[in-house]
Amino acid sequence: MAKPVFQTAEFYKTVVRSQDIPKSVYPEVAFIGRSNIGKSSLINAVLAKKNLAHTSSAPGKTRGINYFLVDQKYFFVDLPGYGFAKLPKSERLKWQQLIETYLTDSKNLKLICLLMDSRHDLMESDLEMARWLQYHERPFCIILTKTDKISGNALTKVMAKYKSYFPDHHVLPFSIKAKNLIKSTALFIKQSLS
Ligand SMILES: Nc1nc2c(ncn2[C@@H]2O[C@H](COP(=O)(O)OP(=O)(O)OP(=O)(O)O)[C@@H](O)[C@H]2O)c(=O)[nH]1
Ligand SMILES: [Mg+2]
Repeated sequence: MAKPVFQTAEFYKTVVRSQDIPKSVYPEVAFIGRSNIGKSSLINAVLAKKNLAHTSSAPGKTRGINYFLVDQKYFFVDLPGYGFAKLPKSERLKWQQLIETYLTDSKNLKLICLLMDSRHDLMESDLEMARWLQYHERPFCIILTKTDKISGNALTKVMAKYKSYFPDHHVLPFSIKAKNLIKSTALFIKQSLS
């Protein structure tokens, strides 16, 4: 069997207050996107660990910033989803501030994977996040999730569309059901971390 891209992965810690964000010595990759877009599922797929990050069909599963230590030398960081309307406004604001502090202050953040739904055109909240990352000059790529739910033809079109929206950023297709896409995403992330 081919060697997996990442060998070991373990839960490291959950952070709910900005003062607890670790002063990381490890290169980090973070995953961000609307609630239910598939951030935690992607982390599990890329790390080949079924239940490492908690997933759910109900949005708003991931609370706080979850750190996973990978190969004893990288951090994978699972962020709470944005746009979860059911949360009270005060709570949404709290997560938003925590996420913004994390994204601006993390010195070893090598790559932010901004996940979007391959079935839809760019949404207002996603555009806002992308513009925010651009304004703060943070390194990010776009990952189009759940591509198993669309045809190959539709995928070609949506890839071209997103590339035209974000000509200066990598746009990657992804599905937890496609081994080749899991592998290419894992390799892309590894390359960005080293
Ligand atoms: N068909 C399909 N379903 C997926 C894929 N990725 C995730 N899902 C499903 O989408 C739902 C949400 O996945 P999560 O990984 O929990 O999403 P999340 O972005 O971490 O959500 P929050 O933690 O709430 O922000 C789950 O039911 C997953 O099984 C995919 O590539 N294909
Ligand atoms: Mg999650």
